[in-house]
Amino acid sequence: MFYTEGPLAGPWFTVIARYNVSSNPDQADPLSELRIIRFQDPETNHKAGQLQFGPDGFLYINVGDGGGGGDQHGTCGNGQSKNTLLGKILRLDVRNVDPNAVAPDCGAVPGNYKIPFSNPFRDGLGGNCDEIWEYGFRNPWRSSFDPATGDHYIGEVGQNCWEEIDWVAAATGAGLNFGWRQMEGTHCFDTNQQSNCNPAPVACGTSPACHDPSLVLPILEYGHTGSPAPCAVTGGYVYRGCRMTSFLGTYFYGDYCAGTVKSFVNVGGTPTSPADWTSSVDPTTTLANGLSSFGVDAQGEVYITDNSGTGQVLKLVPPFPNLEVSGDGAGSVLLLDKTGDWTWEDLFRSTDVPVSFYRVYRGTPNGHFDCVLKTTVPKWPAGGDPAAPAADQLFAYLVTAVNASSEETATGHPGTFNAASCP
Ligand SMILES: [Ca+2]
Ligand SMILES: [Ca+2]
Repeated sequence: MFYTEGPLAGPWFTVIARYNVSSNPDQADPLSELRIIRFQDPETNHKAGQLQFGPDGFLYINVGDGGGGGDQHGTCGNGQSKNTLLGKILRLDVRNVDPNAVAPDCGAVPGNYKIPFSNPFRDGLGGNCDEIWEYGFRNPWRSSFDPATGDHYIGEVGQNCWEEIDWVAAATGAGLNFGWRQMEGTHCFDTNQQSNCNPAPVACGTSPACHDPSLVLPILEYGHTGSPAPCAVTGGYVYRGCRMTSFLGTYFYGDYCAGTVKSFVNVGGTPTSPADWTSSVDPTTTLANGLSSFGVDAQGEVYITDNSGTGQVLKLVPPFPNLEVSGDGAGSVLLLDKTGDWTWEDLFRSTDVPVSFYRVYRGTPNGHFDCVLKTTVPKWPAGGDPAAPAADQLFAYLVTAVNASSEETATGHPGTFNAASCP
């Protein structure tokens, strides 16, 4: 768990702690807290807060820049300073299985972790904070690893102008500098004119200059124009679930203020196939000022949390027209067997997309099909179809799902279909 503690007026501390599972496997035991790391954070905002284990088994901790706006703490801000944990993604060994791991450095109290030997700025006590994995962040609120590739996607919240999504190919993140506060997105940043969305470069100390080639640029950025106006990116996940096979490899993300749900497919650092799903995921725009996070379940299905007041958790499900009625289980073809009950896949169970009812059409291939059954359960009444084809003729059947908005309409079905003939 990642949380903030301290009196209301401060000082505030960020705490990362571990808990044991209670007798209820869905609940932690609150009395079992073991604090991993604790450090001071000067403001009430910009905590970031994502915790995740990487493909290497180490714990990655996203930490904001200390807050207050414009990375105002420290001589040149915290993001570019390697002497603070603020404005970083940290990488810790909390399992103590790396035999070469070294002692805690900047977060020494209580220090229930070790520094992986391969951390890029490891120099022992003092100097650089050995906990740092990547730096130059403002508020990397949500991030995720693609379980199929190990690539890391980081939603980095901007100041007043630019939101960004950063991408790190698997196992290439050590020591990368993501630019803040020298840059906001792909633009220079001036802490003295924070609403200038494209200011002149500002030099500061030993920080790399704006547009220095050592700074890692986002693969996607967007501004704060629109209605409702975007203001803070909410990083999401690369889809690797089962129910939306046409979306495998698609990265979903959103914006907290605008409530938008968008996607792209990353091809080697270039976003392709951009799409906006907001109107179908959230037709009543309840997510505006509330799209706080994405999540995934054990099957890789993607969820969205809404803290705008509804308290809703939404789940991404396939677009209804993309559904295909098939047999009643994996590897099973659609079964229309006159000797038993005809059955087919329960599309609601397998997709979570609401199905109002099914239509069964009967006709001849490439000819005319009439609806001969309308049913809410995925089976024909006992006994099968009482009709029979004429000698040397055959019937073909086709089942479609229907809901409030449309009828499942897979392309390529031969013939013409008369839905009005349903009994
Ligand atoms: Ca050090
Ligand atoms: Ca950046």
